[in-house]
Amino acid sequence: MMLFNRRTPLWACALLALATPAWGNNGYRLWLGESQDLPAVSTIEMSGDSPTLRIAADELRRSLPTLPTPVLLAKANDPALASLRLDTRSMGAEGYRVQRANVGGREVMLVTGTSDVGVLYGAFALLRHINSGGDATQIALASAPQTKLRILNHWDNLDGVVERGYAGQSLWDWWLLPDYKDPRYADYARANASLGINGTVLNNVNAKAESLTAPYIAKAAALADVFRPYGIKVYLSVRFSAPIEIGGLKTADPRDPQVAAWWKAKADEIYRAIPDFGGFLVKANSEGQPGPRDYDASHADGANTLAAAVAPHGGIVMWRAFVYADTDPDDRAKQAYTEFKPLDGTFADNVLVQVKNGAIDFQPREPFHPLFGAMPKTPLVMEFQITKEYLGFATHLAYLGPMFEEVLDAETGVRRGETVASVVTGKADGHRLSGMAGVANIGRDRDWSGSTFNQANWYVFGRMAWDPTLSSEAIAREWAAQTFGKDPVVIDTAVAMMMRSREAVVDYTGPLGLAHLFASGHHYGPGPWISDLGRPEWNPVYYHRADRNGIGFDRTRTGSNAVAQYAPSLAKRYANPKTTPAEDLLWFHHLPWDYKMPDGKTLWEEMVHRYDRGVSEVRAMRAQWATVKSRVDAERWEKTDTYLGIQEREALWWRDASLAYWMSINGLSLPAGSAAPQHDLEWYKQQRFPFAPGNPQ
Ligand code: GCW
Repeated sequence: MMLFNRRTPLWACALLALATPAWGNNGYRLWLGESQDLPAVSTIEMSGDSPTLRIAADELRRSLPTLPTPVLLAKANDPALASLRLDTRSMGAEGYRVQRANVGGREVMLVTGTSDVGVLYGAFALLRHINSGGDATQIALASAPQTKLRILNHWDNLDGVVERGYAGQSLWDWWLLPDYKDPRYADYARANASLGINGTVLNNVNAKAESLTAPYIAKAAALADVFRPYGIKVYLSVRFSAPIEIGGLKTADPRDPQVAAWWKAKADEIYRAIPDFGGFLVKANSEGQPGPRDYDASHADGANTLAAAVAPHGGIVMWRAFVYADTDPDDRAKQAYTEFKPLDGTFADNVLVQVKNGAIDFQPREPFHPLFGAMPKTPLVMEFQITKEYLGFATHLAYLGPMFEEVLDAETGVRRGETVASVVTGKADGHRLSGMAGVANIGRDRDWSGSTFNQANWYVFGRMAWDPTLSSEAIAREWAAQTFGKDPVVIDTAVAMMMRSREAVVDYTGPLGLAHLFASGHHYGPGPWISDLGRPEWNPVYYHRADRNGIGFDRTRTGSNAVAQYAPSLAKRYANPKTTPAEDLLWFHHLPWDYKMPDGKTLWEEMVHRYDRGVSEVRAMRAQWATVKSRVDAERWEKTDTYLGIQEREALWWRDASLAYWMSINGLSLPAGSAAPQHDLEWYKQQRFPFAPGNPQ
């Protein structure tokens, strides 16, 4: 996979290094191995041996530029390190230290951890430090992960289609597994390990029962074998009704002893094939999936039955809180909280409840989900969507770091200083288990994620899962340096583009707290006018509630009172439009079109301003990218430029279609200086995209 290795003649490397900007780069190498230095000539030594240590050594040999001292990889309990009296407690089970040390009378750069995988993470941290421009003479790195489970969720179907996937077919070739193990599986594991990701749920949460049959367990086991030395555990999504569908039982009622026995036997079978199997992820009673509510049992009953099956093997269950029902007339944003909060304290201790970052569904902006802070007795996994279902698919440039950061940094208001991050890490409530999950944006495209900049979203997810207090800008910078090389102009440009990009998407798709305005099914493009779908809460008009007088969803006491699901201080802030942040205004309030914003503009003027700003931000990003043309390899530069062109066209489409629709409702005209939409509303309504990607047919 690497261009360079130790056997590459030096003259060839020098030539390639000179040729870098023009040299084709299809993005396969991700953020790894893009060092523009000559190949590694540092001495890499290992004390002890294991497949994981060997991987760590190989990684350093591949792309660590020369260091003044030899590098020594060793576990912290290695007798050779005894005299150093290392503080192993601060390293925990997976943390690392990288520091100069005198070992056996020699100065070395020591890379150590209490476990093999800790050493591997240390090796990657050293590479990250050097290859993102860190000082090679001052190396003292120490870190331990803040969350225990750092997991990708693949929404990959057994037929190879990825639900909401925009980077090609599934990586997993289920048909050829377990016999053929595509070398790409190891490259996938390697990329994840470089970030500290330690788990992967292989199949879609809209799961097929077949994934639990013997042939598919064998296939999953083959993947687990590849991933194991990289510290990555395999998990499976399960279909709650599997005991009926593949077990031949009459019921899947979790309280039925036969059902419990079936799950137990199934777990035993899986663990025979995959001794370190991680556990189950479950989407139950959500969007048509079966679940315990079908039997009048609770989500806790369901989760606990599965948890009992995996507990003897050390497994866990991640039970999703993404539920809403058409039989419940209440505000969709309230339903998960209403259903799950009363269950706090009733889940088995190997169950985590997995909660999306916001209360609706991965919109470009949502206030944090009120369940964070509301279930102190239950470990909550944060679920982010890395794939950009609602942020322009693979084509639009939207760096999600600022969005993740905004949610993680949010104060829950429950206790002083309690942030969503502190709930997720388990620190707030002293949980043994904690986790962060990201819905993967990975497929078989050569560049893995559909575009170079989408790779940054995989990257930032992994880094923030490791440490949710890291800054998204610092992460953007280290990603850009490792991805594009050390040219400061390219790094600064890429980071500047990335940091404004998500807000631009918010502006042109749904400013001021508007949400869920997407066209039906595929979610490609605008559809704020849609009002005829089967369930009320599937229609954009349900969310924006625009009429001649105003717009927005009243979630205060005069409306759904969703604000009351937040801690009192926040509930108070959100109850008043004057104290609600402008970004969330129409999420919480229905306001007249001429509502006065703090700067004196009317609400309508502010909305138009933001739509316009979104479009001009995309134009600005495109112009910025043009300035680095000669500094980035042609292949990645051109693809990015083409995609920015698509984004510019589509940002304008979003803006024009949305404004045409709002004007048809409010009868207002555009403020002076704002261009009229290119087409009339009917034209926008007529657009059809039956084969838009990622949409399960
Ligand atoms: O956002 C919605 C998606 C569905 C997805 C669902 C979920 C896997 O449109 O495709 O189903 O969320 O998170 O379960």
